[in-house]
Amino acid sequence: MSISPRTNLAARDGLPAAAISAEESAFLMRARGWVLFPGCLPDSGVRALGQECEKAYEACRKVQEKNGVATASMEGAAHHVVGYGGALDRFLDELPLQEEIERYFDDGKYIILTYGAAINPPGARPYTCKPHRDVRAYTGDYHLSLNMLVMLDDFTAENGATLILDGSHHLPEPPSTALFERHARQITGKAGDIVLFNSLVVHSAAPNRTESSPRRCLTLCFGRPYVKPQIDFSRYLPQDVQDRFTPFARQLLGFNARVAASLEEYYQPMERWMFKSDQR
Ligand SMILES: O=C(O)CCC(=O)C(=O)O
Repeated sequence: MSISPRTNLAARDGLPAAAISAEESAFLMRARGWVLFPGCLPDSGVRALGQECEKAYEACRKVQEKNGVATASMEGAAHHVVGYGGALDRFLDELPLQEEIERYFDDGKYIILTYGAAINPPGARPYTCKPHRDVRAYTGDYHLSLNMLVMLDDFTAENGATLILDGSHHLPEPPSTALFERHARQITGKAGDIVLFNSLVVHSAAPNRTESSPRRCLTLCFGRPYVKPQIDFSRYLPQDVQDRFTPFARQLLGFNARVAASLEEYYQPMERWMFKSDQR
């Protein structure tokens, strides 16, 4: 029996998270560049995140419109969805799959480079529909960045589940779009499933062909603490909002990997360094 390149093997690969051993996830991550972890979030959490994503998108869209960048390719895309005080913030406090992520970074520290939401509305062609990588530098087996995609609706072929090209992280140059279209497969799954993938793996959103159902997900990139995030969370978030996060989330938001802005900030005893000595 021949298997079409777009056949979703993810559903078959989809073992309950607890049943995916460290050995197996490390193997899959190395060989094909991604792993699906089913059932990571309860329904109530998925619902709360979905609702808050819509609100975050409205806030982003207003700024996009004001600044003349509310193009069709930006439709359904929300960026830096943190600081709203609800489920999206708590998601960072209680980040799933922490051990997996830590292992990916050789048991070292990591921060968030991006925290966004993709709503992928019916009929839209967001910029993420173009096959791409989420890190520009090719560093081979040394990992600079890891993507996390959190499904907030069931991901189906019809509503534009993410396309991914197995093993493409092994290539220094990304393959052609034609090759991607021929061999990429679609990662279908259930709301609450999470996919981790090497940011060098070529992937894209797919068009949502439903009548009226958005296909929402959270999209995060984690990176080594010395890699620049897309936004400076320590300047973006007001102090009272920053203070509400757990120490773990504060690490994620890069508060331990800041850059001094004055000699006063720079010349400090070690315990007050802006870029802490354990951030490597
Ligand atoms: O929305 C998707 O399916 C993919 C999102 C994506 O390409 C990205 O976050 O880089």
